[in-house]
Amino acid sequence: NWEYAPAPESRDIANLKPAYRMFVDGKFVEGSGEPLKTVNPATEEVLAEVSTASPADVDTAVKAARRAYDRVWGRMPGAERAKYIFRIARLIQERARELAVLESLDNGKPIKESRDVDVPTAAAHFFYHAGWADKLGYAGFGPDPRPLGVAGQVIPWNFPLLMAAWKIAPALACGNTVVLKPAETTPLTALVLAEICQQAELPPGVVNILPGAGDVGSELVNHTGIDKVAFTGSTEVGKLIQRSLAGSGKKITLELGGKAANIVFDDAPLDQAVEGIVNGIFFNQGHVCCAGSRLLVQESIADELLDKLRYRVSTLRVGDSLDKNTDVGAINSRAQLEKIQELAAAGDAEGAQRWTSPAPVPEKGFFFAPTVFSDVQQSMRIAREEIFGPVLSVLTFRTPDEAVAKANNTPYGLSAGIWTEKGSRILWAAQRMRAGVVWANTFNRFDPTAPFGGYQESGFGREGGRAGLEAYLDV
Ligand code: TXE
Repeated sequence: NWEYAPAPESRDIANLKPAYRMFVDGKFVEGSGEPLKTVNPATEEVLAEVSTASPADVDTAVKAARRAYDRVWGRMPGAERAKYIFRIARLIQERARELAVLESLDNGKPIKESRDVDVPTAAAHFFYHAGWADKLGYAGFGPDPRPLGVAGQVIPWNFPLLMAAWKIAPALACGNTVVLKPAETTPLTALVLAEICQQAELPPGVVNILPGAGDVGSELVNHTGIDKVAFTGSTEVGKLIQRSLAGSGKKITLELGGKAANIVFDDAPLDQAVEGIVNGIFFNQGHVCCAGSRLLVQESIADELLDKLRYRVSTLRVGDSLDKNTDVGAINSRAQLEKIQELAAAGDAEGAQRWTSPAPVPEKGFFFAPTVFSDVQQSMRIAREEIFGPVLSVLTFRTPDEAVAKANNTPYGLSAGIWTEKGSRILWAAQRMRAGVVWANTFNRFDPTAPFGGYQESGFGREGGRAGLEAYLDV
């Protein structure tokens, strides 16, 4: 039943409303901030008006979360909390089609990705963490691990529902309550998740969702009623938050940018590697913190690999996010499109060779054709800065040592990929790479059982797995 749906019908499937309100203390209420308009980046049409929070609203939400923590959620036995979290997981599954269409409308990502990755992985995070809620005492954290209190969480626009799930599920499993701010360009699915919390009869105040821009995020993380801050977003804002919270005693986790190396050795299965490279950088238009944005290819196979890669990239279909045949959707916002254009122009200016996919790109909407830069040097901006778009920078290397040195030549450290038939080389390189995850002969695999997070300027703390629980517990 996943036929391409024309716009009016898709609005029905997504249950799109003309206006959305914020969610505080179990109720949808009008915020007293300036309302924002969220647009479909594939068409530039306004989808809905969304009310936003003022500083007073942030205070009200934090107090509601505190009451819910003190009176109900922080005292509830884990087995009881689990029932609510399981219910949320099942409701996400029940409303999967609505959530997937809404996510693609608001974010611009291809429907096949929101259908097959974002929504099921969001449900999986709630299922996984529900299972932990009654087992925290046996998880090696000591006999009596305690929740921290109220978590203030700020998330970005690249995986709006999935990032909300990554943040909310572990917080609830550990007995914390939550005030979450979605990104200003993608507030809708987080507000449907709020409806799901209501449907699951989650006690009022346990989850609060406050749409708004960075000022609301800043107000939230700096509020003295918050015990724990979890942020996913730009390295720039992550640094700001870390500075402003110095000495506050709040526990912080930051998941920031990346510039991942995807290394292809001369013995790699090339066709498989090409699929992994394409998935690594063009999945979700490259709006992925762990995107494989630097391809490091062994010199002896570089020409052959690049030929195969360009051919494969030229077959990617760019276009309407709701067309189930679309491989690369819309860039999330005009501002992000301009950032990508600016960095690509810097690549030209610094002497890299630009190749653009000949596939047609819609004229209306925010689109950027899949692009591959070759002859890239480490000093170039396109080799150093996070582009966060469908742009791949290709560098070459001769020896395994050189590959690892180039991979590590970045202030980031979120992820990396290795393509080789040699198991010993995988282990050798993985041990030497400063990256939170190293994928071997695959890329962009996400699973709630595996901890995810960075080194260096990619941030600190882990989300997922047993390690992810530590961020929400006092042990
Ligand atoms: O990020 P911001 P932007 C990178 C990526 C992208 C660049 C800029 O390179 O091109 O950042 O994106 C909220 N206090 N990533 O400008 O501003 C904001 O409202 C508290 C990588 O969108 O960091 C939103 O909810 N919160 C990244 C969230 O922070 C603040 C994902 C992220 O927005 C705030 C996104 C403040 N002072 C961008 N200012 C990843 N790690 O995946 C803004 N926000």
